Amino acid sequence: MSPVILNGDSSHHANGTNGINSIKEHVSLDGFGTRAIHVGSEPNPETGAVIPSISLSTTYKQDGVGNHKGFEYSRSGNPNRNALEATLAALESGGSSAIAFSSGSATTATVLQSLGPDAHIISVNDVYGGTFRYMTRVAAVNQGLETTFVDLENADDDTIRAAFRHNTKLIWIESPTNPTLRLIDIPRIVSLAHEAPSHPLVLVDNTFLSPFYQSPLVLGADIVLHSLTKYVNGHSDVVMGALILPAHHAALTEKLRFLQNAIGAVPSAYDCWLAQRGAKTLHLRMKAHGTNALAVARALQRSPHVEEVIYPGLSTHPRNDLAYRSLSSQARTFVDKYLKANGDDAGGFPYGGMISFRIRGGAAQAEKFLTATRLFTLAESLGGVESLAELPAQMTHGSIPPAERALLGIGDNLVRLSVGVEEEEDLVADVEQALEVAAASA
Ligand code: P1T
Repeated sequence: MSPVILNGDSSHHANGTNGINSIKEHVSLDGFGTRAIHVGSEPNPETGAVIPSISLSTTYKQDGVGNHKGFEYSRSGNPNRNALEATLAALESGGSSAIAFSSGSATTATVLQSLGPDAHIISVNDVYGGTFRYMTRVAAVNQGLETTFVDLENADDDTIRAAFRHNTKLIWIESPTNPTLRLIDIPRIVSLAHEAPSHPLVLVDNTFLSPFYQSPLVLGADIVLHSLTKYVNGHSDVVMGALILPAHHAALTEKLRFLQNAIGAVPSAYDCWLAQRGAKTLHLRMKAHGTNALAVARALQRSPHVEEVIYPGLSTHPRNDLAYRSLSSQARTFVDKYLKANGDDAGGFPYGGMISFRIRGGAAQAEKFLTATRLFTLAESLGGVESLAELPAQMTHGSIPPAERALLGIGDNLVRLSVGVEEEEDLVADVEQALEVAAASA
């Protein structure tokens, strides 16, 4: 196992346990934001540097063959990656180890490769387009993986049970889903998985809510996946992914760590350093994304130019109760305070920064809206401090065949917003003026 070494200092060697002890201590004593700032970022005992240095060396001196300070070659482990992995394991509640990859997609590929040949998986039907593409056009062709896509939000228990096969090894959940923000009841799917004779693992892609709003491992999931490219890094300048696993999955963790090294889709030390820096403000950003998104969602709801607004935090959203039930403990504390301060006037509660809406009209109005915004930049991706907007049917979900897109409700008038952390009133004004421009073009 690669040791957890913080700041490249061997006195923090995991197996020597100084580093691990400090992580355990932080997890038991400190709240989310404190852990984000301190775990993996202890001052360097040699130099006193408060911020970890970036360790660019690809290789490490050995004092005798096999006698080293915990690092041999930086694909197998390097101080910055280990430090970031320690931070992530401390942020995803219920997690004990994290494994970082060079993108969210490389993370997905590694998990699916770990299932071996001729496996079957069940996936929520509305997944990120790239995940769908890997399942259906890469893993299906290269390793005989079969995927049954199921509406895990609405299907009854018997329909889900009927999808299980003798070789079902994994259930793939995104919640909320990308881009229609369907909400999956994670404990329900976990209990169905436990009943199944093939004992499938449950993986939750927690990218959309980040470790701040939802803790799938606490809800019984076996593996959490993040595209760190999004909220965790938060500044749209790093492409990276990670898995987080609980302590009881030590053997699975070892297997995935073996593949991390063997496949070699690893992030650079510099990117790890940036992502760790980004993660230090995750709690602050997620609260601001949430309150801004709620304000924008309410503005969209008020507009005569909008057919439907999808934001699970809105009290009118059909799964608003499930959204509340699925909040992590730190998000519950934040949301309860928010509701107490704002009462019934709140119209809902902050629930991440993603909104999808159907603009009245069709593709022409959607495209007009997307080029009329002043602050929302027309671009793929999400989760950065700056607001983005896109057209899933032609952009992020273009790799899903049109018939399936239609079934999922990913039409030409569906617009997806990643609400950033700019001033709330500026974002609301921008969306309102762009809706007027789009409507005037009809
Ligand atoms: O882009 P990458 O870091 O490889 O992550 C892939 C990925 C995985 N899971 C989810 C839920 C995602 O949204 C993504 C990437 N999504 C976008 C680029 C997007 O704009 O939706």
